[in-house]
Amino acid sequence: MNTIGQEVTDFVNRSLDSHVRIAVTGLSRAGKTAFITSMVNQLLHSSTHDNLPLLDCARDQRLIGAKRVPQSNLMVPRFHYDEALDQLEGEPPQWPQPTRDVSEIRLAIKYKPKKATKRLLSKTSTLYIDIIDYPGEWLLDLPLLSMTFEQWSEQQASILKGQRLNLAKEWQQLVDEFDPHQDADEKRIATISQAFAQFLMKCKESGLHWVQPGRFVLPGELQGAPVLQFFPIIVKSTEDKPSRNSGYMMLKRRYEEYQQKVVKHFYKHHFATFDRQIVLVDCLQPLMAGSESFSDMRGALEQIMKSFRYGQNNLLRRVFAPRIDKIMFAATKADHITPDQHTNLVSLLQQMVYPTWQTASFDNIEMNCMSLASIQATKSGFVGAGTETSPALRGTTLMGDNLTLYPGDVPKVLPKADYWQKKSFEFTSFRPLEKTTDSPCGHIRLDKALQYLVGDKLR
Ligand SMILES: Nc1nc2c(ncn2[C@@H]2O[C@H](COP(=O)(O)OP(=O)(O)O)[C@@H](O)[C@H]2O)c(=O)[nH]1
Ligand SMILES: [Mg+2]
Repeated sequence: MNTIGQEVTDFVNRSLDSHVRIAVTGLSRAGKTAFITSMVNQLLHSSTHDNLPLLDCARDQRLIGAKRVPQSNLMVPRFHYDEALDQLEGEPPQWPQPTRDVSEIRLAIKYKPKKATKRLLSKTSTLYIDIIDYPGEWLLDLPLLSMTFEQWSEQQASILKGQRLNLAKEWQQLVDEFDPHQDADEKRIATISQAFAQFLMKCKESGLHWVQPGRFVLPGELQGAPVLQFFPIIVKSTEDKPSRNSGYMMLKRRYEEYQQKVVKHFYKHHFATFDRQIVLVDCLQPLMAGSESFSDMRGALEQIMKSFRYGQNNLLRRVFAPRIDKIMFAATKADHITPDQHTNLVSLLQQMVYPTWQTASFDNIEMNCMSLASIQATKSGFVGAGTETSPALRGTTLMGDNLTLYPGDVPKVLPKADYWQKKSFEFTSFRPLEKTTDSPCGHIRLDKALQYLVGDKLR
């Protein structure tokens, strides 16, 4: 082809290229790192393996291949794909190390377009996918934007009940000894803030997910910064108004700084750029941890959903112009339960998501629920013989023991009191299944998630 002909072809190809930003979120340990690692791994193997049958483009044999390309946003850390893969391919295979901040990775997917209009212009097109990993905890901060420091402090006091109250003892004692009217003492405030952050951390460790401010438990690059050094405190209306230089005013100013520089900044500079969103939910861990943990996770999930509710006149709409048009809620780690329980897991997730979704205006965002396993750690099968067989899972525990078991039934509806008394469900942590360098990791329905998230962009 002559140079001009080549230039025209290049121009046409470039104008056919498209781009989508997919955000992956979920509370910590929901399975974000595992999901992104597997998603990248599956796509990189798509040209040589038949690993994504539920992705239309792959099933129709229009997917030519995928490769990694440098990410577009240079201000965001790279997602540690190679490191995660090294761990999965280790001997023995291990789960990738947790990461605690926002990160991203970019793939270019080359495919043969199905649409006649695109096909006429070029035989192949490229879809660039940015995959962004960010902690779901950050979405729990949205309500802070509409609360003053006083209102937030009141609200924090009102949720100190049950397990939370027990965990708050140490921090509360320090607050009791703190005089908000006295001149601000930065060191003292730092100490009490640290105790507050530790209390939030302990909440998370004992399975309570609804913690505010979200950055206190996942500070990322803000670790140790004064903007993360404040705590709720109430000054009674009968007391004098705290003076400008008081500790109280320092806490209030820092809270306001947090609202602007941390919360708003995230929505404006990250959230506003996402086209598609997948929210990963680990329903199994709170099922095992008990009633309080389960209802707390439901609360956190409801809170997370508020970030996608940006109808007219909404607070969010004033902060940024929303773009997300599709959202997927996925119950992760489905390989922890036998396949006959997968529909129950989806139904349980739907019961947590639908009521909130239906009562609110979500501005025509398409939504769906499913269950998946990003990286398989078990194989499912049956035990027994003849007509007396029952479903079972087989895997290798983290300690290296081979185990065959039936973890229990997943309730189809939100569990009632007797469920918690019976302790019907018990799951064991397994190592990821062994994989070789040249094959993709085993997954369950990750291709279905991909079809939902990008299928329409690959037509
Ligand atoms: N069996 C199984 N376990 C998983 C899967 N995905 C995640 N996990 C487990 O959940 C842990 C947390 O996952 P990770 O992806 O690090 O969560 P993140 O904090 O959301 O990034 C992992 O270390 C695994 O033990 C999965 O698909 N199957
Ligand atoms: Mg992670």
